[in-house]
Amino acid sequence: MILLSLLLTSFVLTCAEVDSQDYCYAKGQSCSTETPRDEKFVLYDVNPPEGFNLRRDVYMRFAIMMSEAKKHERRQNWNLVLPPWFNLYHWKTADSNKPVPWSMFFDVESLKAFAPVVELFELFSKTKRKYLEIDRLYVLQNFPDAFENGVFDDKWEIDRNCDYSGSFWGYKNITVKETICVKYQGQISKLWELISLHSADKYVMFAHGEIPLHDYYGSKTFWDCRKSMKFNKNLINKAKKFIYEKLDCNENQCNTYISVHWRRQDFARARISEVPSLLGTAIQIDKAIKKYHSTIDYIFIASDAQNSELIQLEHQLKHLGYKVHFYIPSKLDLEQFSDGGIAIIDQIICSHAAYFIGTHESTFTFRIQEEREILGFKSSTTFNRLCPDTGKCSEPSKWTIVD
Ligand SMILES: Nc1nc2c(ncn2[C@@H]2O[C@H](COP(=O)(O)OP(=O)(O)O)[C@@H](O)[C@H]2O)c(=O)[nH]1
Ligand SMILES: [Mg+2]
Repeated sequence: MILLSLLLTSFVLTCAEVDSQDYCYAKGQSCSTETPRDEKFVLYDVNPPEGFNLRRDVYMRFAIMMSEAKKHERRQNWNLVLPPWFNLYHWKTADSNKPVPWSMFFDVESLKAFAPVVELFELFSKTKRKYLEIDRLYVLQNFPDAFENGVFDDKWEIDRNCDYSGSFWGYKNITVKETICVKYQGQISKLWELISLHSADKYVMFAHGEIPLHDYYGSKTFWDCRKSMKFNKNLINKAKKFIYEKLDCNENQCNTYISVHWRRQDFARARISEVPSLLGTAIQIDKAIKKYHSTIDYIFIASDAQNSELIQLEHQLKHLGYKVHFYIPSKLDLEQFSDGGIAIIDQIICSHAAYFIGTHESTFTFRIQEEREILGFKSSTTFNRLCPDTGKCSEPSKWTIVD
């Protein structure tokens, strides 16, 4: 237990009150190396209420921008700082209010092979100072009318008033020299125009990093970046063990179970016209299995639903003759992986199923669909959605892989 908590603390970044020197001391690292003079860093933050899976897409926009920068002689020394995972709205268990590094969830070496990224704590360990002073913080905001004169133009405009609604991931030793408010819309590569306003800046940060859009969504580069977002090995191993032990499969493409991402909570409250009732969910799963995989009787359900709802859905499906599985973390799993890791384990298990049914317009579902494209599943087994009990049910958009 003591060993486990030691391991855990080495995963979780120093909390806000601890400065970078203490952090380096705690890690047994030397903080004496000054950042090479010509290295520059882009930091970004995302609108606080946004969830983990939209944030993964925002990362891709920045990572692609930074990877493309390597092709320009004058932008080669720019690096991207990975914003710690901090205080996410959906994470309810303890410790979610401490900044968590990306290595907890992802294979950072793999990210680095695609784009020049550094964890925030690596940045601290590159500087002698006890604090990080950001030269310029650009607080991005939407234009009030995205389609002015009927067209969506890529544009930006310095604005007067704005607030930074974040908290530098809880770090009190991060400060800013100047904050600039900018109305912004369009491709992310236009951010270079802002950066070049102050060409001597070394640390530049963008708040509301979700506002700039991909330059080319779904391109080969998009998929190269997506492929580099491999999960942390411990999470993969945990998910694979579950698939092997409970769902009887030892392959990448399993033919022993189907998976469902059943998004509830805010979706069940605010998107009633897009999601089914509990009974409707059971009926649709049954119909899909009978139509496409009538020999399969294992169903894996990933969900953010309340326990009481899960028990009812399980009851309905068992009544129809299926064997229903959920990944229920032990207390130890939860301590080791946290809410974020548990959600990733759910996603990995969904990704390997013979057939997947997702929730309309959930980014949690989108990331599973991308993973399945990377694993080489036929798209017809992936782009399926739960429909509302009545009314229209539009086809899910199909973003297929480009190799
Ligand atoms: N463990 C687990 N968590 C989920 C599941 N669905 C949603 N969540 C949690 O709820 C959050 C939903 O937010 P987000 O990632 O933004 O996806 P979206 O809101 O569905 O587009 C996730 O990040 C998870 O923390 C699920 O199937 N399993
Ligand atoms: Mg969300």
